[in-house]
Amino acid sequence: MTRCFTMLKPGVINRRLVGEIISRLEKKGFKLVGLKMMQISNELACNHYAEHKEKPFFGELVDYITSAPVVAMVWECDDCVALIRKFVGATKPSEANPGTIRGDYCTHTSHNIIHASDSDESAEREINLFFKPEEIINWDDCCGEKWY
Ligand code: 3AN
Repeated sequence: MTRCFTMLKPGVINRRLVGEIISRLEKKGFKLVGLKMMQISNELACNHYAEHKEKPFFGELVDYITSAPVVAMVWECDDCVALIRKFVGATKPSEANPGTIRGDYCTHTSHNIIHASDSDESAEREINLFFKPEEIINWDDCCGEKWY
């Protein structure tokens, strides 16, 4: 079992799409082990996107991600990062296949609706940034992953 951090970006709550997107992830079979709605501080945004500090879009990215509430989540399954990234789709909506979350719900790269960790190392770093250890719930899955 591995974990992936995901975040529904600002605007998803306004568009009343939170339930729909979480539902898609649940139906796929990912196991939800952390979930919270939050308003990101400038400090957390800069930390989270530190690798993009030198990029021309960094300022816009931080302004956007702090502009309204987000929904932060931690999902679990085998090969979680690779599976969720496939489900989320390409960074540019014009390159994201229909059927992926970005392919179905957004048109602008800067507002591409959802964040997902891009490696196990990033997932661990991001989960630790956004969640306290006690906010991750290791619940017993009576269905078991064999069903998915
Ligand atoms: P991903 O989110 O697919 O891992 P990254 O890590 O390259 O992609 O980019 C992080 C975020 O920065 C993207 N989700 C997107 O919101 C924003 N971004 C990336 N490239 C651009 C760009 N060329 N113009 C504006 N925003 C961008």
